[in-house]
Amino acid sequence: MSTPAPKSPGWLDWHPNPSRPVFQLPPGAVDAHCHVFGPQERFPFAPERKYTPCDGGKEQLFALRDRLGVSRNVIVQATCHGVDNSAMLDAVLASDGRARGVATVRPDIDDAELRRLHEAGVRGVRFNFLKRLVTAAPRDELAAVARRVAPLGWHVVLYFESADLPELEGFFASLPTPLVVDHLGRPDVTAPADGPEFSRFLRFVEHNDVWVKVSCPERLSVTGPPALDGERHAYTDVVPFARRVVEEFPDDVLWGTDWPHPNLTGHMPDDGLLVDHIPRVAPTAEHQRKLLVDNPMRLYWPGESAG
Ligand code: 0GY
Repeated sequence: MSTPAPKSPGWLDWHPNPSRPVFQLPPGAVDAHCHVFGPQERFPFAPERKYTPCDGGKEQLFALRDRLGVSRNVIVQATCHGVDNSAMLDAVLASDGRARGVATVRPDIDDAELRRLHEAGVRGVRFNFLKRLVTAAPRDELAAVARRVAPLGWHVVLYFESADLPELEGFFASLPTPLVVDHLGRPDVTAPADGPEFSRFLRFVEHNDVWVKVSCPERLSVTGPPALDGERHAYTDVVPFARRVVEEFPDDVLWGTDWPHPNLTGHMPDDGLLVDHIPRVAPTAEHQRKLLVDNPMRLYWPGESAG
């Protein structure tokens, strides 16, 4: 057995004891953005990774799911595992049908492997444009991947910085699948939510087949976590951005925890607080049901009842 690689300097482990949320999730709620890391003794991290995380395996993910009152998960391949989808697949297969996966694949993946991923529960591929996370694949390779997965009914998950959208949106619009944008398109939350940058993002959502993850307030926020112990309002500066997306596109939004929260500096969120953030951005029971249940069920478990 190889010696586990040491965590990246300053790496923050996931919250060991998240609080119980005050907000009760509706029955059938889906955490549509989370990851598994390793455990690296069983699922070694990719040699080309740009960070080495702590372990955060399926048992811990499923324990968090149950503690928060979530019913299902969408497990997104994390960059630290490169194109080796084994840890993600192992978790999806162990979930009794309560998880779907989003993979990272190369364009030369063969049909049998794609079919195997589909049968295991994969429904999308992720394209990542953050330089601190990956050396982005050439666009012709990404377009080839999208063409390979489109016939399976999969979508492409996009992770990019808002400042890069003007340069990327033509490419995104050319892809033949639905698109799912991570973390509100990473807006600069010090700019106004009705300002030109975020408005441009919303027009991109409006004019294309785009879903938006209303996720990661802890990653986007500048004002940060609650100032006082026990206070349950946090990440206030992100609220107008998230709320605008939920109100303008109530049928195209998804929510997720982003557990185990890679690459955070400063603080590790209490996942219970992330659940309590939801009613601030999705104010009505109808908005909440769409965000948490109806929309992710339609995208990841079409035809199944949330039950
Ligand atoms: C996220 C965000 C990040 C990392 C990854 O796959 C990843 O490594 O997605 C990040 O560092 O912003 O969605 O988990």
